[in-house]
Amino acid sequence: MKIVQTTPFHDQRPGTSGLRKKTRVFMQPNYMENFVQAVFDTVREDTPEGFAAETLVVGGDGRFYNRTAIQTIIRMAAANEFGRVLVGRGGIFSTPAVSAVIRRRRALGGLVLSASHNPGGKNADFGIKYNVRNGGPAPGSITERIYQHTLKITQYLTLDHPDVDLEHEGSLRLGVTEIVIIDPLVDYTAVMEELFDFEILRTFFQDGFRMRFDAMNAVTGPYAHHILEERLRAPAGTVVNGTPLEDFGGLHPDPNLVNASDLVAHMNSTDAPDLGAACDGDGDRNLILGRNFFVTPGDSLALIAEHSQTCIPGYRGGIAGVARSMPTSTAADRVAAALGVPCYETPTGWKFFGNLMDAGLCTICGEESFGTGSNHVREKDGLWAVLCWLSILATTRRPVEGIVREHWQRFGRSYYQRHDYEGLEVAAATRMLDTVRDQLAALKGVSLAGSRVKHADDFSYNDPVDGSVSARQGIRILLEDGSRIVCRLSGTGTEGATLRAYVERYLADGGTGEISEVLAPLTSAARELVQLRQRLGRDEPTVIT
Ligand code: VG1
Ligand code: CO
Repeated sequence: MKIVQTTPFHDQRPGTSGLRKKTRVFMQPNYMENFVQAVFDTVREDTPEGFAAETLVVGGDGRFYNRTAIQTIIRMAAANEFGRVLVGRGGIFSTPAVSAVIRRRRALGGLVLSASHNPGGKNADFGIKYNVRNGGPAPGSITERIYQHTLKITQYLTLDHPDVDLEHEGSLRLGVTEIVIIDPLVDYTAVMEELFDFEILRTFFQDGFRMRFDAMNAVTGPYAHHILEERLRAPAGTVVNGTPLEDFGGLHPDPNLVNASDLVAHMNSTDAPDLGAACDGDGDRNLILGRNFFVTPGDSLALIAEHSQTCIPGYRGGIAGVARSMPTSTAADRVAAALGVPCYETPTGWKFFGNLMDAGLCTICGEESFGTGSNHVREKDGLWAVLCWLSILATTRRPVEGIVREHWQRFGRSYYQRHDYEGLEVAAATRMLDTVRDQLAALKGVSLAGSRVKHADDFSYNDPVDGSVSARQGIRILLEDGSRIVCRLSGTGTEGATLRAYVERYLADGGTGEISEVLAPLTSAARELVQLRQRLGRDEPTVIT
């Protein structure tokens, strides 16, 4: 064992989902090591018996620096005397697969190496996230303690050992620690088999159902090949961009209408298959498309909840509740009400769903940012959402568009968009929202976007399970007609600030309206409210999702 002296970096506070920085920041000597040691030091405080009987899971989305980081972590975990370290073969684990492995193998926790949907490469982004024993992201109380450790760190533990062979399954002893290289597909596939009826889905493909799954050169490639093509016998070629590449082949692995443009074009072509789907860099987000038809994440969440009991064996017994992040559309609320189960509203970020699921309060949850999941793991899960849709389509034998339109007929439609204004100057963007925050009290009753402000606040969440309070989670303005405007700054970016403005308008019109028309008054009201042009010289969003 080797003790290495180090000095703190002052920028290691985890954001919405772990620590994300430019790859070159992570490549600085001791940067990665400091953070990992801070995680171990924090977790050790809660593990009085030490790590000797504990397992740590390690893997990432295959982006540039993944392997180097994993070798560093393996040496450090051994020096910190973990009993076992489980590493995905090739250094690969999708985020939901890490969650599945932690839970199934009763691990203490896991380190996920990914900057998710952010581009990868030496000049792009890298990230690391710690997941706890329930398989979910560490809650804010723990990430804050990790950050405090990074500020006072003086040394880390490692040992001298050549790189471990990550390419083959097997095990070796490193100091007191057993390092085991495992097949990254096994645990995840087993969880999917428990939830879904693979036989019915196989028959569906045999009957001629066609889909295209775009893995965006990221981590879901191997999972999708195995589950869709090998296990469900979808025709070869169903999965495209299916090999994880260090730079994602130059793609921005963020599955939305802008970044998954090839898939969108294919789904809009005359030869479009029945279903189009894509996942992000680390496999926790999903995009669902029908022929010439986009399913918004808010609708997708609502529809999965609506059809779960009748179409998906894993939920045959019904669901305990639904949860969505505050900015996510209220479509899920209406389904929950119809099902007679509660709907919880949490701040942005998956870590808030963990407590609800552990306490048995919610089964299905999601976010507007293309994330959907359930209590089968404690992360959002891209391929799971795809299998949910496959199950709904296989059971109802209806097209994607038909299913969504029927939902709008029954429940009405949440017209919804998120507008991202990227690359803003951090101080100016912060001041901009501070100013709005100061005006919130005075907004009540004011006319806005053809209605009147019913309530305006900065969202504060009281966790019903552990009583913790998370304040300042986003400005929300609720109008009397049920419309909403929500504004917050992103907590996952690595450059400048990103303003996210979310607009929603609910209409019981069968869903026939034109979305940008319906939302136009809210969109301009949001811009005026934050004074985007006056303060930052911007009018048009960088991305609309
Ligand atoms: C974004 C999304 C949020 C999501 C988070 C992590 O956070 O808005 O809903 O949970 O990314 O997703 P922010 O703070 O930038 O708005 V992932 O797939 O990047 O792990
Ligand atoms: Co992700």
